[in-house]
Amino acid sequence: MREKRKGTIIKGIAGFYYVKAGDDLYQCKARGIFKKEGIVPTVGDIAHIELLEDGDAWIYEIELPRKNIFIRPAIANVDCFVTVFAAAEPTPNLRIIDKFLVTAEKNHADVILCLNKIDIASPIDIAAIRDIYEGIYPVCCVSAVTETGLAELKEAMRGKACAFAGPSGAGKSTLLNALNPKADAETGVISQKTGRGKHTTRHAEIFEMEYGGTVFDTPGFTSFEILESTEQELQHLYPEFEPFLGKCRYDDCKHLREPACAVREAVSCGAIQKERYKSYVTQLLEIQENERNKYQ
Ligand SMILES: Nc1nc2c(ncn2[C@@H]2O[C@H](COP(=O)(O)OP(=O)(O)O)[C@@H](O)[C@H]2O)c(=O)[nH]1
Ligand SMILES: [Mg+2]
Ligand SMILES: [Zn+2]
Repeated sequence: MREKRKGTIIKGIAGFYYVKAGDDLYQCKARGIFKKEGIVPTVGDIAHIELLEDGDAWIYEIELPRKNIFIRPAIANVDCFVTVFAAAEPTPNLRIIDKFLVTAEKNHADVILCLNKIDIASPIDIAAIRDIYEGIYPVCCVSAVTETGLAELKEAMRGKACAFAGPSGAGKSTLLNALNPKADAETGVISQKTGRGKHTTRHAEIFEMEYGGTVFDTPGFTSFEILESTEQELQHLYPEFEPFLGKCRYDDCKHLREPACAVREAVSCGAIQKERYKSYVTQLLEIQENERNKYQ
């Protein structure tokens, strides 16, 4: 009987998977049968492996179902999205922030809203954004450059498998480096010679962090292009709407112009933030538009 172990796929390179089981790292091949079954071993997967005589191993089973899985970048089982936005330069776009947050909700992941670059933002601008999200999500106001607020961010990330998401230029790579110098992520420094980034992250990889948690280093979730949600589902992706759902006059209320709408009443009395409601309406109309285009 060969020894069997269970671990996490932390990277995949050229047909090999690297599985971390406790303190041990195994270079593995996957069973051929996975292909036939349509299973693609993915960074973040929980893998059952069988050790071979030469120290390598076979992956014979992937734990399914996964908590979530993404194609670009190809990672699985993300506990938490650290959604990074610059508090200034560029001015944050609330519609885009909410698109990221809704996508995280849709994938059953936690969210930490990380407001970066507070060293160059005005306290008024920082407070304005914090006021919208506080009470819905943990909000960490940080500067990756001055390292302000990083202790609080680490505390929020502790014990979770976190992936960074956010628009290009928000400071994801700088933050990752500041959190753990070992990660050495690319920070948008362009090589003079090649004009390309210095060491671009091409493959997803999981790093264990000193504070006690893991981070997916990826080329980045810089945009979530498609809002993969239905009209009915969208309202449930706004956690603060939940207490009001089911309390509208009409059971199928979309919370747009219907009379006696509990959600809109919550907006007018300030229990739901106006900007969040605006994002909901924008997304709902986008979903409806996509639906119409599908049948044309
Ligand atoms: N002032 C300031 N600049 C920052 C901060 N974090 C990142 N930057 C700068 O913003 C630019 C984009 O950062 P980068 O980490 O490459 O962003 P990414 O595209 O999200 O990975 C770089 O020039 C960084 O030096 C910060 O906290 N404060
Ligand atoms: Mg980057
Ligand atoms: Zn309603």
